[in-house]
Amino acid sequence: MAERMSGIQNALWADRPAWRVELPSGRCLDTARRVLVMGVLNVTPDSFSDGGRYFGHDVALRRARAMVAEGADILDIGGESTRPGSAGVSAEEEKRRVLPIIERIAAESGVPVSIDTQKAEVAEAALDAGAQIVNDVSALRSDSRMAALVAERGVPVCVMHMRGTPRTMQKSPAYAEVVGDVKRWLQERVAFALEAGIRREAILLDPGFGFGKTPQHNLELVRRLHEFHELGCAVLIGPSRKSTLGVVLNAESDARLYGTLAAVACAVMAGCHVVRVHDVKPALDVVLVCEAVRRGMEWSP
Ligand code: HH2
Repeated sequence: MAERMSGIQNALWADRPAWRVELPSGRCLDTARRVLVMGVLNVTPDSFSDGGRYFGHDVALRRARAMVAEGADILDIGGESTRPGSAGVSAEEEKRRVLPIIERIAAESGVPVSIDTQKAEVAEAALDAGAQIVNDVSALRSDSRMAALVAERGVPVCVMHMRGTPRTMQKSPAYAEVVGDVKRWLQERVAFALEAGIRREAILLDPGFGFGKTPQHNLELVRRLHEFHELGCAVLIGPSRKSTLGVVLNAESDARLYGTLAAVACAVMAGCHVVRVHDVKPALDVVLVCEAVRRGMEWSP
């Protein structure tokens, strides 16, 4: 028990290795002072928690501006849902949904935009429209042109673990040991990315909360997030409003804010670099307080 407690203690107060990467705009993503907050904008009719809410261009742009005003460090904009069971849309449709928003928000705000897509054609058009980061939940596997595109443009890329595809991933997820298995899988993807010419500091690793995992798997990944530091890259996690929180809380997706914030606090204390959330301002408050506690006597306003 004592050993387990000290393990938990370590996990909750894990150091966060320095991470800094320059974007095409010259601006940097830098976690020296605090964890960065990535705000989620799904321009889709069917996303699991906000599907349909921001499906028109005007309403999506308003939402993007609101997240900028709330202090988002990154905006993650996607036009295809990856919720369990989802089928996917064409590149044409994805571009039609996201490009006008990316163009406008990139032109009017300095907040870097990340394009959440598995398709190189969509990523390329988004980068041309002003996006500066690629978030590929397939970890550069879905589209054979994605790794070369990211390397050529020199942009940061989020490489996420998923078991199977969104259509199949929740069918009896099983691991020998979830943290070790996900880590080994991500290590292979890092090797693949490096081989393709992507710089190590441009890689963000994501254990894929909710992607082919039981609630216990997801909870264990957050609890031991610091173990992913061994892979030598920044770590991102996206627990926001996900069904594991619904199971813990017995709550629908619109009643998972406080649960999301608890997961964000745990992830910050476990050493993550970026949190991906729908509710920017509350998450930023959590990050600021966690960082202040982490510094303790060394904290200053
Ligand atoms: N989760 C979702 C989508 N993209 N990207 C990363 N890197 N990490 C995540 O955990 C992640 C992600 C699913 O959440 P959401 O975007 O809210 O829903 P949907 O995929 O249904 O649009």
